[in-house]
Amino acid sequence: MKPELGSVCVVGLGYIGLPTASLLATKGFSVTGVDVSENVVRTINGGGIHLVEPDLDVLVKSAVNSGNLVVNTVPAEADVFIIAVPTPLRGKAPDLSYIESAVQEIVPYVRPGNLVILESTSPVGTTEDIVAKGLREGGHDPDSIFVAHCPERVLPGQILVELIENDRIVGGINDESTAAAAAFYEKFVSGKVLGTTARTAELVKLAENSYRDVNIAFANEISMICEKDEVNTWEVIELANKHPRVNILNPGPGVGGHCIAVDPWFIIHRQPELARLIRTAREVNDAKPAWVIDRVRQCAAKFKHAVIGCLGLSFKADVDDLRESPAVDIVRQIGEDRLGDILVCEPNLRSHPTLPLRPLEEVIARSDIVLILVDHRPFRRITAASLKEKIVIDTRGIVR
Ligand code: SAJ
Repeated sequence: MKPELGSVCVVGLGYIGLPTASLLATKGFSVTGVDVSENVVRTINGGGIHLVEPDLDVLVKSAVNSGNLVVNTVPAEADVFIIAVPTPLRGKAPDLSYIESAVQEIVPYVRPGNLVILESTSPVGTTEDIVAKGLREGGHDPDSIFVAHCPERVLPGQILVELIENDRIVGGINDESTAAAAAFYEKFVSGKVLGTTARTAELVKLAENSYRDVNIAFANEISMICEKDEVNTWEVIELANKHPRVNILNPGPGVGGHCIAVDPWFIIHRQPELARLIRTAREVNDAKPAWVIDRVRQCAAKFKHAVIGCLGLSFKADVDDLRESPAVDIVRQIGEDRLGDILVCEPNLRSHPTLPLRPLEEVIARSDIVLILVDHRPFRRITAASLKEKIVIDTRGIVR
């Protein structure tokens, strides 16, 4: 049996679901996008978007205008169901309740021969134990439905390119499901589509993000060692990276976002005794914001009343995403510790509920201490000369 692949229902219209649904619609699939938020549904149906990602607004508009993308708060029948909902942490344990709800939501609309794909990053076993099991408990015969995990791997800021060009890992709960899911992704992905089992696909994704976390932790640890030894971090890394087999990543104020700072815990939670390096890396990265705050404290102590200009709030460059952002934690803590007056510039946001945002020029001009937290494009144009009179704490190494 081969599945039909012409219509798709995407559950969850966040950073993965919305670009995926829009891309599929512009490639000629008939797509229903589903989100629990009426506000999100209204915005998208009006041709707008509720998140910042380069070129996504244009893609969504053309998807909606083509008539191929319809967005609603409830699912619809389709050949393929894609679950792209959040899998956050509660404490240090994965919260899979959004996947459970998504499965419950689609149960009445799934038909024999359909393909159900879990794209959300998930602990090993989730595709079998939650998705396949949920469908079975909803009255579906497991042999009549294809079920697979195909973890999303796109980098925020480059989602539209990477959705098409990245290789995809496709892991079915059986060989037929792997083949069905591979046939689906081959319709719109130019990268390789690599088949495996669901459990392998789950661990591949977690290993990727843990690998990055461990490498960033190494860079962060080196940066703190450099500071203590009074050598320039950026010069050390640049020169070490001239070695043909060394590639140290960039230190920063800590690791943020909803992926790298979260997914390693999915491994640690299942295998606490084995995941020692992964846990230590998490701890090193989680400790970096406190180290930055300490540096601000030392510099602020030189002033009677310091004005501290904080550049950037988002978790990384050129996005508006504040989830798990170390920059936000640092700015908040500087305020709570009353280290000085805070001025904030975040060019990717129009406003922030508690922090008034100001233009870059004003923040630099009025600050005694300039704290660079994110390497946004406009900040990369700041010259060392323009900061001559200031104390600069450059956590990203952009002003040389
Ligand atoms: N960061 C550093 N130094 C670096 C690189 C990153 O401090 O050298 C920080 C960033 O500032 C940010 C955090 O790490 O706070 C994470 O940023 P990122 O760009 O490394 O990754 P994400 O979270 O935007 O996306 C990651 C990607 N995973 C990998 O590169 C292995 C992406 O491909 C995944 O799809 C995504 O997680 C996800 O959704 O899982």
